[in-house]
Amino acid sequence: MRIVVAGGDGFCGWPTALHLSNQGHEVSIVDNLSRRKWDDELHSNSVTPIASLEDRVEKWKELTGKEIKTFIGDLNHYDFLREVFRQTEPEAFVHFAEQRSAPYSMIDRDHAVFTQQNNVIGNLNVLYAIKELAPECHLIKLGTMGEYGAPNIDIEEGYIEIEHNGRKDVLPYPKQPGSFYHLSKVHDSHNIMFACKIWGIRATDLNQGIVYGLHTNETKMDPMLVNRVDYDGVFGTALNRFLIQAATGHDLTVYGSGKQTRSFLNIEDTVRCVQIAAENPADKGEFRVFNQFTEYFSVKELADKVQKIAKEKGLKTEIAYLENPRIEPEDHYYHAVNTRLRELGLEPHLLTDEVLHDILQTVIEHKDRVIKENVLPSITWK
Ligand code: NAD
Ligand code: USQ
Repeated sequence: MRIVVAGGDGFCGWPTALHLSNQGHEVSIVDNLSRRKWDDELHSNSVTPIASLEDRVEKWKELTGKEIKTFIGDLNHYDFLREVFRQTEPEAFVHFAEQRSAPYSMIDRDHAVFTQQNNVIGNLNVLYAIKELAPECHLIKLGTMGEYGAPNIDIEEGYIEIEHNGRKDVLPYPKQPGSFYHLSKVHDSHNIMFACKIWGIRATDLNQGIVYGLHTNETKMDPMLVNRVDYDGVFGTALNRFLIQAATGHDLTVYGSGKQTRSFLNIEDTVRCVQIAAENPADKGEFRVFNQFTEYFSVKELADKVQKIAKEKGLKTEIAYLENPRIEPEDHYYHAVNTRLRELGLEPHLLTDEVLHDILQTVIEHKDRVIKENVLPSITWK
């Protein structure tokens, strides 16, 4: 299958591009390399040293004989995007290419506006390009579990049956996101749903939980293929951050009571979920929603797990309960459904002690790259 991976230089996109290529698909990457520029803006870096996109794909070709074409440019530039569609004639378009940090979107007005412009308009351009140039192409869009927020009822996969004044309907599940970034994903979902309805586009919204880990079978093949791992207070995410904090002797930064619960999955499952979605496309006009996670944990549970594993490695790790820089419910009900990807064959990699040991070992090897000043949270929601 001819597949474009937009955002293919990023944390989820790079291993996904390699995995799809390894499965025999004809993969092209689109990326404007903005994630590397945001590191410069924040004076931050990936814990692992990452090669340039050019060197990454060259090494992949050398190792496997498989070519991944690259297109460096912005989804917000429609002429560029049309040219990508003309040259690649995609059968599936995997869309990872957004600003994905909640704290970054909450820095100030400029960053909130940038996030929503970059994400919402980029996605709208993709919808128009599909309509105009590849109407059969399946859009596989990365959404987020955070679109739903933390309602006091079970979270369904995209839709819920509602009975009101004696009548029933199946309606989009209510959305109560917790940042301007998470809101951009909600706006994307609405735009995609509408485009499916009016133009008959086929789309899958993958409402993904927080991704942990870094290696996949493909990225492990050579140091030049290694994935990025974020740890700073802006782009770093809960579990990976705690492991890197343990490796560097930093206290684990639990925000508030740590009772807030989130969905998680291993990066090895991200790449497989996208493959499953691509190889089982949505019907024409269908707006399909899959909840893409394998387990959920409270933040405190994760910190406890990391503390235990770190101790086994001889590291002394304390848990610090910091004043929560975000405005979010901490003590809440959480139960979310995730059956659709499993029905299509996903076999989850669960969070075992062995998995935690492996990730910790990798980050220990690179711990000298951590810029200590970047670890504490610096952005508040107020
Ligand atoms: P990332 O920042 O590492 O990668 C995103 C990539 O997209 C970067 O390489 C960036 O340069 C590129 N990009 C951004 N805007 C672009 C634009 N306008 N045009 C072209 N390229 C652009 O992020 P990630 O962690 O790989 O996340 C990928 C996607 O998955 C995002 O949409 C994110 O919202 C979603 N997601 C991520 C997680 C997670 O835990 N990392 C969880 C749920 C959902
Ligand atoms: N948290 C801590 N300590 C930390 C970091 C985070 O307690 O050091 C808490 C936060 O307060 C929050 C939870 O952990 O309650 C998750 O925060 P996060 O930074 O790990 O994740 P989040 O901001 O939700 O965003 C990440 C990705 C985003 C993706 C989302 C999936 O950056 O792209 O959409 O996870 S989800 O959370 O399911 O919406």
